[in-house]
Amino acid sequence: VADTLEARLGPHGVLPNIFGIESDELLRRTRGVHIIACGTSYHAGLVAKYWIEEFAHLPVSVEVASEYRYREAVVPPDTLLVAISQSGETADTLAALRESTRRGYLGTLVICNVPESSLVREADLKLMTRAGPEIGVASTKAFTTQLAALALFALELAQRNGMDPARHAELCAELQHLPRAIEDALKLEPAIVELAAEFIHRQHALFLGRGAHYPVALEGSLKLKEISYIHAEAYPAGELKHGPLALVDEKMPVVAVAPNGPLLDKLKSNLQEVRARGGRLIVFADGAAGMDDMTDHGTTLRVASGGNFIAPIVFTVPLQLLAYHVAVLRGTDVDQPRNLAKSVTV
Ligand code: F1P
Repeated sequence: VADTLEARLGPHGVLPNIFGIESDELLRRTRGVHIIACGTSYHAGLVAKYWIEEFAHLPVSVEVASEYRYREAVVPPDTLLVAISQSGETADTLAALRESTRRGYLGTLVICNVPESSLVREADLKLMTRAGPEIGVASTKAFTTQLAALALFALELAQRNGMDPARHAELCAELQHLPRAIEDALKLEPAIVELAAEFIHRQHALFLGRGAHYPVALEGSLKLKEISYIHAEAYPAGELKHGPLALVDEKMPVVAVAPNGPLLDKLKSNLQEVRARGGRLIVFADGAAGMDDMTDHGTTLRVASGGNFIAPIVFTVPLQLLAYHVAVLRGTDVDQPRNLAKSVTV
């Protein structure tokens, strides 16, 4: 993450032209963003929607490339197509990018980890993540670096669309603190190892989040299914009462992503519903979130988020660690999960 941010974030904000001189005209004309990606990269796109809409006030839609490539989408004028991919070779994402000219996009931007990949060669603008080689099939550092790159992109668009310079500087400072916040989150590992023991004989788990933390919950549940083969689902916590609450009993672990923020009280009342039904709550909360009363038959782990903006990236780390340690305890192959390929090129 530090490498991905480095050289693009100065003491006074996102440096001009992080995409190169040729990007200026494209980004100046951008009035909307459409994001396409698959799997983990799709979850990164969902987080970016919250950031871009809040900071730059541009409309953002996010779609899995495997669906998007087969439908006739209506593209509003001056929309930028953003493709996110660790490998840069995912067949559906590449096919969707290749359709972009026919569909009338303003241009294309790819966020990718492999400079020589097809997506990077074919996109107009490129923002490279610097995650290094991803050895395991399940994306982990690719995800956090994609989010770091998307955070830079959101700040760049915000700057161009009238964000107050003082607010912009505040957000840049928060982003600069991110590598340290991640190091702190990694220190939770011993506590997460203990927590993981509870999952060894579980068949199912629910993940809950609100706002930009709903996609983080999605990613946490995907990691758990991919590498430990436990059936896991993620929901925006407000949707609990529209169906998934029927699944909750004392055998169902419910993992909640609960940083401070405007939606925390709403989330707390959603978690009360789980508690009332005997569900086992595992809450990742900010220091001062006042979640202790919630976990009389569960666990609260404190994560120092470093601020609302970077919190989705920081809160991802304990969820990745949880999936990893559950998989290790269950004896599955963490790097080569069954039935999955690193790069889906067909
Ligand atoms: C997309 C993806 C990964 C996942 C797995 C299969 O790849 O769904 O997120 O971990 O490796 O492919 P990419 O387009 O980000 O390379």
